[in-house]
Formats: sequence, C-alpha cells, structure tokens
Amino acid sequence: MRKEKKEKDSAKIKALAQFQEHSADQVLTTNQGLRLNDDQNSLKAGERGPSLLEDFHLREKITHFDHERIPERVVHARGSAAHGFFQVYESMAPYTKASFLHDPTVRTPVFVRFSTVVGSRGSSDLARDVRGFAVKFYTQEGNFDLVGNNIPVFFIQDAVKFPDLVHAVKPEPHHEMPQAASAHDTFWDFISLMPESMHMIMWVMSDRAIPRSYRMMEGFGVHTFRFVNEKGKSRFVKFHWKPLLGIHSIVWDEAQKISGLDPDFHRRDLWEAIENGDFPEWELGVQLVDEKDEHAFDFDLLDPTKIIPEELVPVKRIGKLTLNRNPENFFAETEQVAFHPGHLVSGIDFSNDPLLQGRLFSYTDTQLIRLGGPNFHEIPINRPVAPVHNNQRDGHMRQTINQGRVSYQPNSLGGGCPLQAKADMGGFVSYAERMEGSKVRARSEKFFDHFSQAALFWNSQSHPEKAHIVQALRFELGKVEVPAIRERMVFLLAQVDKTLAGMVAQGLGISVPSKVAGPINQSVPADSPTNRFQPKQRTPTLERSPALSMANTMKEGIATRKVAILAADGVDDTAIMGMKKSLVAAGAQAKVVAPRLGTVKGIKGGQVAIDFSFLTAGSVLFDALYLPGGEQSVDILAGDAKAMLFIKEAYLHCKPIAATDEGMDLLAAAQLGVDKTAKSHAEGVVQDPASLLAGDEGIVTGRGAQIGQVARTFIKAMAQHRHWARESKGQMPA
Ligand code: HDD
Repeated sequence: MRKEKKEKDSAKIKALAQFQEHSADQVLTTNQGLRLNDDQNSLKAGERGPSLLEDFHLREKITHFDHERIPERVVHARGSAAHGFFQVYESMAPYTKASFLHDPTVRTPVFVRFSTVVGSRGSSDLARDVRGFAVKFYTQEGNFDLVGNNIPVFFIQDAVKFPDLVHAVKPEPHHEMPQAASAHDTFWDFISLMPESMHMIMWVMSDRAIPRSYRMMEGFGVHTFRFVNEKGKSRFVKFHWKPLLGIHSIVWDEAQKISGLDPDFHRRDLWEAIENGDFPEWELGVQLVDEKDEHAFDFDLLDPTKIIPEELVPVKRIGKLTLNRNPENFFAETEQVAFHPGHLVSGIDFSNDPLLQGRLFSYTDTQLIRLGGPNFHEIPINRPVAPVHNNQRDGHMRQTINQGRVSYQPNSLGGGCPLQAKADMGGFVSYAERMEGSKVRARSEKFFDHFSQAALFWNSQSHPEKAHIVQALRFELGKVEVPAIRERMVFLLAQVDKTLAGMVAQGLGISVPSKVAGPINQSVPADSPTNRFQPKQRTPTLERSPALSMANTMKEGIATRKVAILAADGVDDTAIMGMKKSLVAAGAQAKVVAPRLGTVKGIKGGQVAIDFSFLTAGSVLFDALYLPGGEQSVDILAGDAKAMLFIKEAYLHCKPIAATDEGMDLLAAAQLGVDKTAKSHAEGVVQDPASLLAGDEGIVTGRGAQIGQVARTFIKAMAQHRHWARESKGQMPA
C-alpha cells in the first residue's frame, strides 16, 4: 500500500513537471476563485517601490496565515488519529438497543484519536502520561463517542477538581516549565494532598504510561455507563479496548532518549503501520453488572477511581475495531474533531459518576472556544452520518442553508416538522432511574477507600513491574524540590504498601514518616472529603488481579516489531538475507543500520542497502537487534563508538539480541557481561540445543548455525518483547 502511494506521488510529481497547459482545476486562485498569475511578487509602485495596499492577494494570503492557529485543546493537545470501522461479533440486542451493536454484518465507521494529556501540541509522544483513547462511532442513529483513556481509573472522583488537577500538572505558571511532564512540585503537591489519586498514581507510575505504541495499549471507558435494552432493562457496563498486538511498553530511559531522536515516535508508528497495511485492531470488551448487584462490591460503581477487577466480572469481547485509513489532513480531521462523552445513542446511558456528570458540561463548552462557535458539529469530521433535523439556526460559520420560514416548534406552517420521534422510531429516552436524596455536596462512604485498589494493583504486578514503579516514583519525586511534598507522598505510599514506600524513600534519602502533622490538606476543614480516607481493607475480596499485570498479557507473534541489523563493508550478506526473510515472514520489519547511508559490500559479493545510519537512528527506535557475521564488518563496527552504544543500549533496555558467527565477537566487544553458561529461564524461549549457545535470556547466538534455526529462536525471544531478568544484574537504567 505504501509502495503504491509512493508510486502515485512520483507519478504526480512527473505529471507536474510536464504540466505546461493550465487545466482549470490546477490553477492558483484567491479564495473567491479569481485566477492568479503571480504568487512570487507583491504588487509594488515600481520595481523598487513600496507595496500597495490594493494588493488583495497579498492581504488575503497573509490574513489567512495570521489566523491559521486555533487554541490547542486545554488537555490532550497532542494527538494522532485514524479512520476505521467497528463490527460487532454477535447481536448485543439482549443487553442494548444500540443498533450498531446488533448486526455482525454492519461496519460502523469510526474516527479514533489517541493523545497525551499534559503536553502542548508540539510536545514529545514519549512523556510519562496517561494516553487518551477517544473513539467516534458514526452510527446510523447518530454519533456515539467513547472518550476514554489507556488507564481504567482517574485521578479525582469529582469533576469539580479537574481544573485544579490540570493546573497542577501543566507547566508551572511562573516560568512555563516543565513541558509535558508531571515530575515537578505543583503536580506532586496537589497529589500528596489528594489521597483519592493513589490508585491512579500507581498506574501512571507503571509502564502503562510509556506505551511502546498506541497500537499496543488498552483503552477504557473509565466510568460505569448503562446498557438499556428494548424492554427498558438496564445493566451497568464498563467498556474496554483490548489490543490484538498485546500490551507492550518501553522503559523510561528509552522514553527520554526517543524524545530526542524521534518525538513523533507514536504518531509515526501509527501512521506507518496503517500505510504498510498493518491495520491496528482492538476488541471491544464489556463488563456487565445487573442492577440488583449495584451494591454487591466493596467499592462504589460510581467511583471513577475504582475498577471492577476482571476476575470478579469477566470482560466479554463483543466486537472488533480496525483502523485502516490515515487522515488526509491533520488540521481538518485530527485537530478539528470534537469528542464528547455526552454524544450517546439509544441503548447507552450515563451513570451518576460525579466525574462523568461534570464532563457532560465541559466538552461542548470547550469546543465553543476552541472551534469558534456552536456549529462545530457541521465540520466534516464531526458530522453524523445520520440525518440532522432541528430548529437550531445561524451562528458563527454556519454551513447549512436552512430552507423555509419555520424555525420553531410547535408549528403548523412547516407541517409540524421536525417531528418528535414516536415510541417505535428509536428516539432517545433517558433511563428512568429512581432518584431520591437531599441536595448535598457529598460522596457515598465507599468513595473514601482510596488505598485498597491501589494495593491490589501493586500486589498484582510482577517483580520487574514493581521495580519500574519504584524507579518512576524515585524519578518523579526526585525532581520535586520541596522536601515536605516528598514526605507527604511517601506517607501516602506507605498506606498502599510499606515495602513500596520504603524503597521509594530510600531512593530519596528519607525515611517513611509514620504520620503527617495535622490533616492531609490543611487548606480545608479537617473533615472535608480530601482529608477523609479509610485504611486499606485488611481482608480484600481479591488479593491479586492477574489481569492487571502486563506480564500476564498475550505474548504471541512479533507482527510489526522493528529489528535493527548492524552492518558495515564485509558483512555476511547471506545471513542478513536469511534473517530478514524469516523476520518478514513472521510479520516483523528488518532495517539495516550502518556507519553511513548508501550500500555496503557483502562478503558474498552482494550489495546491502542501508536504511539508517548511526546518525539518524538509535537502538531505542527498535524492538530487537541482530548482529550478523563478517570479519571486516565486525572489525569496523567494533571500532565505532556509536555501534557499541547501539548494542549496549539494546542490551540495557532488555531487548532480544541475536548474533551469528563473528557477530558474536561484536557482542563480546560490547562487554555486556553476557553469561554464556547460564541457562535461559525466560518462559517460552526455547534455545535450540543443537547449534545455539544458550546465553543470557533473550540473547540468541550461534556459530556456524543454520540461520533459519537462529531466526526461529530469536522470534520466540522477540515475542516476549523484553527480557527483564537482565535488570536484576543492576545494569538497567530504567
Ligand atoms: Fe477529558 C479532552 C478523556 C475527564 C474535560 N478528555 C479529553 C480527551 C480525552 C479525554 C481522550 C481528548 C479527546 C480528543 O482526542 O479530542 N477526560 C477523559 C477521561 C476522563 C476525563 C477518560 C475521566 C475519566 N475531562 C475530564 C473531566 C473534564 C474533562 C473531569 C472536565 C470537567 N477533556 C476535557 C476537555 C477536553 C478533554 C477540557 C479538552 C479538549 C476537548 O475536551 O475536546 O473538555
């Protein structure tokens, strides 16, 4: 597909070169359609004279340019998006009226925008941050937006605290630093005073916040919603997106380096995968809870800082999302798309989650300023495919030319149109939930258990995942300048887990305080919600939730992974060809990296084309590394500091490495301390005893081995993504 596009582009360029006759649709015009014969010179009084005010072309062009920017989103400013479709596996009619979830033959078009939350539009994709995962379904019954994140919980329980959260995490207002980072005083000051954020903090400090790719992360609707069926029966529902490529992350040291080498890493990855025809896919999962079980859990279903563990309510996979088309124009589509958790279709309804309720106000309001008025639904990317009839009129940038003189209801002059939907026409009816209660600013009692699920998350992580959380907290709090903030944070961490708090405290050179003086938040009364919290449950319903650990998620296949092959003149070109063939057959990409661009001479006489030089690529841009043999090539690379750094970093970031023949000497030259006698203990990595040396896990080596055999073992090692056991050697700069 990519090749076709490139060929098409070159054909276009050729055609342009030969373009002598002006065909009408190619000629430059003003916005009024007037053809222009000179776009190189402004209109002047004489060749050396001043420019003239009457130059309408100059004025129009410059004015338009001056107004090209619109305010970026106040959060989620940096995003990347793609078109695709959603298809349900089997009818969900027993649960919901939503007709796009009924017919497995129907493909509902979607537009999906992924984002980071904190950074500006031009910031790096690699920030430690939550990722937005917003899906617009263009259903026949109107647009449904599932505006979620890649983390299933949120920092705060009530929308009234959202502006505070965002002010705290954004660059500090006096000097606008740091960009796209939570590692600073104001964020941790706020968090250390908001114990309800502790569950979310565990997720954000985990590797989930530095995904390998948008295509390899989960998505969550976060809030509890409702499904309502034709008979009016309601069930609570939580939405999940499960990536078919598995869930994978990178390490923090890599994230920081990628930010330098390619701050568009995730954007490029999504774009290229779609251009290559490797269409990203997710399954939509739902957790359904009967109304009668609303209070059956030891947490409140309305509390957005809690999950329903998958072990308690399994995730039913009901359909598949496929992204298969890149946007034509970033501004018109990715920038102008307007999501709203209040864009619903019949059969889906809200719960009373106080965070969700507040969001329902915020999203329309923000588009009014961002997109300039109330007609943003008419921008092509936001237009529903379902017909729109109502009496809303006029306003900035109105596109529709409404006909007739009737713009009110009831009317007789317009035949009563637009008519209200009759019962059998699928009109939206809000779920008639029975409500009673006093008008209060309050939360239910279960909302105050802030630590039990934070502890559940911590307890469910593998050792490497725990180590990464500790390192992340040490990094983030290490950037905090005010000691009291660090102490409060360590105190809160101790409420989650004493070992966790102890390890973080040790990295910060402090001890874990047994209590903090006075209430947590002294700027509000001691009995205010921010000061109320329950100790974590002593006998939790679940000790562990294996579904929360990325270590337990799918590790099959290596589709779309990127492998770097290091080469210089005299490289074993046959080995490269053999390895490439096997990797490509397994769906991966193999790229040759060398000291310079162009080609290198192979030992068997072939010319090997180079994809990147050490100047334009680093090992952090790849998932795995292959070092082929060839004495001369290995000598050159062993003397090249950049090549050595490449190998060292791939090793330190726990990536699979294969080396054959003299390539093994190159590996040795990098002095990684690879233990050649140790047996591989990585699950699923089967070293071939016939010809391969079983070294450090994830290191696949072979002298005189058949390349296909090496490749097979290498592919198994790659399916694991990373080989964390190396970290225990203390060499890992995570
Ligand atoms: Fe939000 C954007 C997700 C809480 C107010 N939010 C935005 C986007 C995502 C989310 C993915 C980007 C959409 C896009 O790509 O255009 N937001 C969430 C999730 C939340 C959440 C999962 C909690 C569960 N948000 C939240 C609250 C408020 C907002 C509590 C305000 C009360 N969010 C906004 C916003 C944004 C936004 C200011 C900025 C740009 C936009 O809406 O269109 O209105």
